[in-house]
Amino acid sequence: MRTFAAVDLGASSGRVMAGRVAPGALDLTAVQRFPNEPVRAGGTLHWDILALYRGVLEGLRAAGPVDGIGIDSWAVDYGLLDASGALLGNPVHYRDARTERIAAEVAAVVPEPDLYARTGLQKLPFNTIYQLVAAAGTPQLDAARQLLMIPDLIAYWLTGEVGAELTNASTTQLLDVRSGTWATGLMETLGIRPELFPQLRRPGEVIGPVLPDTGIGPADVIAVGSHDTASAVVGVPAEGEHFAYVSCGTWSLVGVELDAPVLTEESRLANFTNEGGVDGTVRYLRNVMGLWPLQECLREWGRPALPELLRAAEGVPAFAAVVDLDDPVFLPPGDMAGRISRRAGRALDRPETVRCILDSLALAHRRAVFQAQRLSGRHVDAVHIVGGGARNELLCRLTADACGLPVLAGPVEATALGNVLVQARAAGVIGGDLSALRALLRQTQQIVRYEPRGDEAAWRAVEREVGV
Ligand code: ADP
Ligand code: LRH
Repeated sequence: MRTFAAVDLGASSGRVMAGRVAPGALDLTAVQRFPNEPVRAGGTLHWDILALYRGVLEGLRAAGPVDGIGIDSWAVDYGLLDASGALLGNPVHYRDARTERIAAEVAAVVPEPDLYARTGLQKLPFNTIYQLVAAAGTPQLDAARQLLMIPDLIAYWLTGEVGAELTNASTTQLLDVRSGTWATGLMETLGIRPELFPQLRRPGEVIGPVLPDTGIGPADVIAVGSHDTASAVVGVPAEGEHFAYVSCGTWSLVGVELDAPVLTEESRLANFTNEGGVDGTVRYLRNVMGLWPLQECLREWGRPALPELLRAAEGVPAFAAVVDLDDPVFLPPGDMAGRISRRAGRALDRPETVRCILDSLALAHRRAVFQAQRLSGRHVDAVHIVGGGARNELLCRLTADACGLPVLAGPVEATALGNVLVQARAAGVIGGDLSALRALLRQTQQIVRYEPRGDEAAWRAVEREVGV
């Protein structure tokens, strides 16, 4: 067996996992987990990037000798380097308020249909393009010589090599969806300097050996699907192509895997995105608010145990309160339970709040799975849930009921597995296309099946009532 370390930085926690791989064999163990706690300073919400990097270093040292290291993280955010290669300030968190009114400003210069035709990306207020327009004219951006996405920044610190991995670059809204190259004309129109962006690299390319002063190695850092969702989609243990996925953690990323982008006006209006996947695939999906509202409620409530709360939520009658979780009102941190009660129209207690989030999330999954099929023409006969949400049995059952389709839940660590598999293939330990990698997952990982028992008429009625 050969061992590959997967560094997976999620919005709620980071981890270093060790994946052991041989033809027909794959297992994964957690080496180190560390919290990811954003910090508000000087009125701006930041990522605590050095605390994350410390967790990465400690995890990689604890992992011992490995045959490769792959890094993935959440999308859209970046660090800026000055002319000496030093980081200029802490990366800003995508939930910071600085981008609130920027999308409208950009639309006045580049009409939204043109932006969609060029980049294929859904309009999320925090896309890198909007963050950079929000930062225009700041001394920090003016001093910057290089922009590195979060996983590329970690890879730079580990190896000294700069580059921009393609799947994560595709989330900036500054990449041309057809050519897969930087959209330099678009950048120039918006006053964004193209020279900030390093050369693109593809999953499977060797980035370089880790520097001796890291105390790690010797080992190569290998580019993987460095957007966590790209690695998660590799880690979906699906057979064939007729499946939808829900990569369910802080966000639910709901969609299908395609060979070519869908750039229709209907797709744009439904806010579906065409993100770059591993092996040139297109991740045609929609961002659904995910477990973020639940995470925020737990934080506000002093972190009570989740399993007990979920049991209590199970006892609350279905659809007692349902809200439209796509409402941007739920995006920023703080007072989440209050915001949910206000949208529900009455004060909810804790179990009712949790039930409201899960019913509403299942409804949002239903809408996105139905829309993905309609807009792409890809029929699906099962929904795979991967990520931390696969541990939430109530959510898996509700999603099966809402979609009227079987739900296959797991692996929880699909992202780290996708990361490891792409490294192992690059190192020649295993071969084959994505379907071969997924066959290995089906052979080796635990997957739980939930059959739909839902009442379609009831889900349709609640859908009409919420107006989603
Ligand atoms: P991210 O990568 O965005 O940080 P994860 O994929 O790690 O997210 O998923 C985190 C989520 O998983 C938590 O917000 C929580 O709702 C869910 N989760 C974790 N453990 C459990 C559990 N034992 N039961 C139910 N849900 C869980
Ligand atoms: C999930 C994720 C998602 C992005 C969001 C910013 O972790 O990468 O795919 O839209 O974070």
